[in-house]
Amino acid sequence: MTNSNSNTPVTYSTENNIGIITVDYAPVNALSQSVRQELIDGIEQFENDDAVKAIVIRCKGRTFIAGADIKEFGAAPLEPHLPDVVNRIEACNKPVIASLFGTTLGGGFEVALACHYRVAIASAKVGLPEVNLGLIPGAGGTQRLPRVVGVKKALEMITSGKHYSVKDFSTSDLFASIFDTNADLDQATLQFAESLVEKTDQSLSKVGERAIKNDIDSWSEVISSVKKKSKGKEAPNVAVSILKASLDLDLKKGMALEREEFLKLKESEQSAALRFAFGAERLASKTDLKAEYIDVKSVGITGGGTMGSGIATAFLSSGFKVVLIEQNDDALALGKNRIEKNFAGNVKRGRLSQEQIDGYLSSLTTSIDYQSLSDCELVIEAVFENMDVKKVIFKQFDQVCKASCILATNTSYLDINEIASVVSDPSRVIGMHFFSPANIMKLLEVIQADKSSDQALATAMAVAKKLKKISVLVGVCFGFAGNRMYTRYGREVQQMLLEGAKVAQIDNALTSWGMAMGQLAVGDMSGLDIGYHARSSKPAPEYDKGYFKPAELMYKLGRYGRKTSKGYYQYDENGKASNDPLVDQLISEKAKELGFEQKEFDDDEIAQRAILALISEGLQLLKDGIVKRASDIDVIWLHGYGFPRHKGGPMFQAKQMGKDELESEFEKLRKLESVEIWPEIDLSLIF
Ligand code: 3H9
Repeated sequence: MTNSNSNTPVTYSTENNIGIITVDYAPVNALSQSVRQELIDGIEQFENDDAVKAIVIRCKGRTFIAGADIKEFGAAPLEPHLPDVVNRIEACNKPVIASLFGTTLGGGFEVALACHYRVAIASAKVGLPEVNLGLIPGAGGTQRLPRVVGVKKALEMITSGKHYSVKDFSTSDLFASIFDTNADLDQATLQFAESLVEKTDQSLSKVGERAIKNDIDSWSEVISSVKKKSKGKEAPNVAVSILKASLDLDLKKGMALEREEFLKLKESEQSAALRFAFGAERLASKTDLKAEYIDVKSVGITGGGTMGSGIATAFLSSGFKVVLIEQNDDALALGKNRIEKNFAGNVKRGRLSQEQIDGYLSSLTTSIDYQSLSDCELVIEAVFENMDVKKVIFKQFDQVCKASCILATNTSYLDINEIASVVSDPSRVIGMHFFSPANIMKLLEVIQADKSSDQALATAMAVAKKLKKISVLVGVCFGFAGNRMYTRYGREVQQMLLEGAKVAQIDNALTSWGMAMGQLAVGDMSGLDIGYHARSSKPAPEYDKGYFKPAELMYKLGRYGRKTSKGYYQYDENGKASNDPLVDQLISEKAKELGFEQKEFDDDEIAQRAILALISEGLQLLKDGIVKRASDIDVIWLHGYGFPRHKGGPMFQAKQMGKDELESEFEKLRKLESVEIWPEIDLSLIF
């Protein structure tokens, strides 16, 4: 038996007395309307075919079904709805077997849970990641999973959204069989199906008919722990309340409740923001670069400080060979030590074994001789922010690196065109701006200088993918995209301090809004001396009389932040921060001296003004062509600056506000401050 149209994403075939439903819908076999319909059709046709004794659902490509089709979420739901599909599968009167490989996620896992048996290859992963999209499982996941693995494990999976190895479930009956990684999954699944047919006892194991395994001791503890971990996200909390309520409900009523809440969440702002973020991250890597990338195997890194050693750790743990260059043996030893420490943290957390780390470290060469870079396909300069020093290093690169080697700088602010001017072929010079700690932070700004070649840029983007980083292509300006916006954001915070807002009030307002940290606490952490020196390479704007004056005050008092135990806050010997009333007093005196009127702020106003400053600078970046897409700005802020993912990013926020409201808020701020600080800008750039 086959389907009438061979172009459909689902095909049917038989082997001996087994009916096979094959989903082949690239890239991840998502459950589009046609896949849903054809799954039902396949089940019904095989059910009516007397020759078929058991049915296998399997997939082609890289994975078993990875979920509902996210692209369909923007529109009204189309029939058949997924809950009806899974219920139809479970109701089938012949055994249905799901054959899992890759990442079986969300709706895909719900399909598998509705099948009477699940078999999997040992490398397969499963998960219910709906919370990452601001949703809960909407096709029985909250109902069937706790009937198999218990409420505790189900809640952990649903509220974390994490992927789990199928091997984690070897002691439960979630999987009827887990095949060796090298096995032929299709063959092994068919053999499993045939063994079922041969059995005399043909009773079907329907998860939906089981009772929920309630293994929760204290719901109040669960509720408060999930609330704490979800940091303002609604969906994990909704999941908890559904599971709790479902204890007294049968499958039908439980699924009705789940569906109702799923549909509500689908319409929420948080889900819109999280779905937007998912798409924006994938879009960021798409560029119109017209060149093939170079296959980089060996990377040179100059500078073994915090940044350089973090970058080296990232490359080593992704299988690259690394040559670390320092000025002398002592500095080299320190650099190597930092790399080892970075790895040691992973052993402690059980993420890597010592054996794996030894393997990575065996790919590290250290040297004080630039000649050791001669075989590298990519070299990255990661020394401190000084143009002259960077130029000397690039001249050395020019002499020793092979002609095809890409020369990158990790500068955060400096002009890459000027750096490129000292080498004979500036087309191979680019920026690769990592974020600290570089072995952990996912963001990489790939910076296109005036003469950077497409090949050099495409190579950096490809390298980022291998490093499992999210790369965004941006142009050259002071601070590039992220730090230029961060400077504008910081400037607005400084202005509000001068207008009367207090240090702790500002940080609390920003973290309550959702930012991972307060802007002033971040300054203390990264060092107020660093910010001061970075700004001093550029004159303060004349029209901005308060430009970073509180920060300058802290610097001049030697209050550099955590490293001096004093900054905007004071720190005890354990690093615990507390408010220092002296700081608010000094800032207020400075403000009066500069002629700032003092006023009371409320938290909403603080957060709103800081976010509007980000939006204003983001618009300038788009206008100047430093960034091509507004969504790229959001990706930078989500992954480099602790912007709350469930708020999408600053430019997403701008769109949520709408053109008229945005224009009217900007106009108010122009009146309050000045048109230079809040420039008139064409909002059609994003609307
Ligand atoms: C759900 O299931 C709700 C149900 O409970 C209830 C419903 C009623 N749909 O990430 P990649 C695309 S909610 C459509 O680069 P990887 C993606 O956009 C869903 N498209 O690959 C990209 O397209 P492009 C629950 C999807 O190998 C391409 O596939 N499921 C979907 O690094 C490759 O993606 C999830 O949340 C989708 N569901 O990672 C799973 N998923 O090439 C979300 C991916 O045009 N997906 N695409 O840029 C993932 O976590 C990863 O994509 C996955 C593969 C691990 C599957």
